[in-house]
Amino acid sequence: MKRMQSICLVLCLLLLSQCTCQQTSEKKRSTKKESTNAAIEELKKQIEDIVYDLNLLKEQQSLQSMCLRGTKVLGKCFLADPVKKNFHAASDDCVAKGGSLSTPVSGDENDQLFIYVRQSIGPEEPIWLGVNDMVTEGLWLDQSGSNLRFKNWETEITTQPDGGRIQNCGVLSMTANGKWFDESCRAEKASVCEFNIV
Ligand SMILES: [Ca+2]
Repeated sequence: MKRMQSICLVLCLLLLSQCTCQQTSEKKRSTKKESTNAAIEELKKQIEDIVYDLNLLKEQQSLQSMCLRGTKVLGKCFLADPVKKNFHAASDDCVAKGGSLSTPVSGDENDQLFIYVRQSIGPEEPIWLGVNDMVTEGLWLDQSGSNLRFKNWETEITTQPDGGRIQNCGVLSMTANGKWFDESCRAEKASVCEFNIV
């Protein structure tokens, strides 16, 4: 009887040890799985970061090529498009390139835009500006819908803007030395896109 008890005890101990052993290896396996998952997550994050940086570089490169093809002024680049089109088409084309219709915010910038248009498009062709009073007659806004920081309406010979509800888009006149006129948005004009340099 005593022998039976001893055998049982040995068997029990053996079973118990096997059980503990299995638990430990499972624990090890699950710890290993967790660390593999963490490594995969880390790699995923690194790939996302690289893709983000790559897109940023692509954007900078395209901006650089716009600036090289056009001209650089303080804080932005101008790129001329001599193809005549209506205001909305010109605006859409600038947005598609990652910019917006040129909108000078100072007399100095207006002068630089005037000089650039004279060199790139010609001394007579007016260009669309990114300004309009489509929403509220007489309230001129820029392409982001903000109030204009700078205006350069021609007021010496005529009293611009004078087109009322028929003319809701602004142009920069070359023959009037860079002064602004209102114009029908459906008219077809050359244009200049501007790209902000960050
Ligand atoms: Ca108007």
